[in-house]
Amino acid sequence: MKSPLLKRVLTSFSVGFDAAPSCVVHAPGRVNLIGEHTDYNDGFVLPCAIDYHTLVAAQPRDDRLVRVVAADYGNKLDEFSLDAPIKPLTAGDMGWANYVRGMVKMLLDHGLPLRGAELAVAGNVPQGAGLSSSASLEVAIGQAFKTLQGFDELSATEIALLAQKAENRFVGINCGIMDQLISARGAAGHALLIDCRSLDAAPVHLPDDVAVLIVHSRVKRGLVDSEYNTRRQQCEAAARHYGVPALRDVDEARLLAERGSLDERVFRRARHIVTENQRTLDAAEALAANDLRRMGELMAASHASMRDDFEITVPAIDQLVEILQGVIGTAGGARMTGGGFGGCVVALLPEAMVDAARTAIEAQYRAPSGEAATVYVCHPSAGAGPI
Ligand code: GAF
Repeated sequence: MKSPLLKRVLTSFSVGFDAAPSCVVHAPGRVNLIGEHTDYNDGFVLPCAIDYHTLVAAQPRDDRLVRVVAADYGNKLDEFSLDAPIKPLTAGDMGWANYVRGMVKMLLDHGLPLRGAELAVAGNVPQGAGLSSSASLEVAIGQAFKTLQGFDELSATEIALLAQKAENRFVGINCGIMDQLISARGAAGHALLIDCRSLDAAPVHLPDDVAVLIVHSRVKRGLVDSEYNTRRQQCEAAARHYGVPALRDVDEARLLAERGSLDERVFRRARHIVTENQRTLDAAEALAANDLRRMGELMAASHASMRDDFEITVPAIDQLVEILQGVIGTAGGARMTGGGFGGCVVALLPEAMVDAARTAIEAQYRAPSGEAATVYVCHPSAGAGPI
């Protein structure tokens, strides 16, 4: 990889440490094709890793210090010792450092004999867009220590689980496993059908002439943290009502038959999860069979369910989806992707339609702020590893 991003991380390393690194690793962001909010219900998701990455350049130190420079934040430096309790910094312009600190703490707590290190970080995953820039940073830090110290026994799944722990316990975001797992285990040219209970992941090949389009609405994902936690609580309440460990264990027949006096809103939250799990399994089959028409129907149903039952879309996102669906027709599909309340829409469409989609968005869409949407054409990519 000889990219501007690689150049940037190497320059940052040399500015920070006046040396060349002994290794450079990458971890990708992700886009979820279908299966939204199902991960923390032990259900199914179908994301792919994208060709936007976080890179970490690293070299070991002889002492117990970790020093990190962030290329994307004016080469700001964070420094902490492996021998003192690792604590979060109060956000400000050092918010990025908490993902690094959190991941290092989880690696240590996992019992790995970490040495001090010098690290430079640079990324091109759009931030605040819901494309998992933070998960890719956590996974890249795990991968950097694995590569630097030869922790061959540390599997990609373990890195993902530690990254999720860092996010949950250190950064304080109660996310599921999807983002970290796809960043660690993504497969080039494929989406992964992930069973979020067993963590089995089956690659699903994407048809060669199909483009993965991500459209950033430029709507800031304002409510995402508080509303995300509310949705989790509602799903947990529904699982308690049905007497199961997670909504993964309820099918559509049981959802209706045992509804009883379940609160109407909580019932709709549960209906989204139960139907979304089935749609995700069906989507993996449709994609594997190159059935883009069926995939498009499932994406449309997923979007409607997120809008009407789970209530995590916003009008600008609904509008973007409608514009894309108008261009794509039955040749593919479009839906909101990620946690919700702004962020991005994903579309699968024949490559030959990409220009028409761009033109329609440019002509018909503006965010409430007046900004135009940003369009990214992505390629399903491999998970984290050395460069
Ligand atoms: C966010 C979370 F981090 C994921 O775990 C997942 O729940 C997603 O929202 C919704 O599908 O990206």
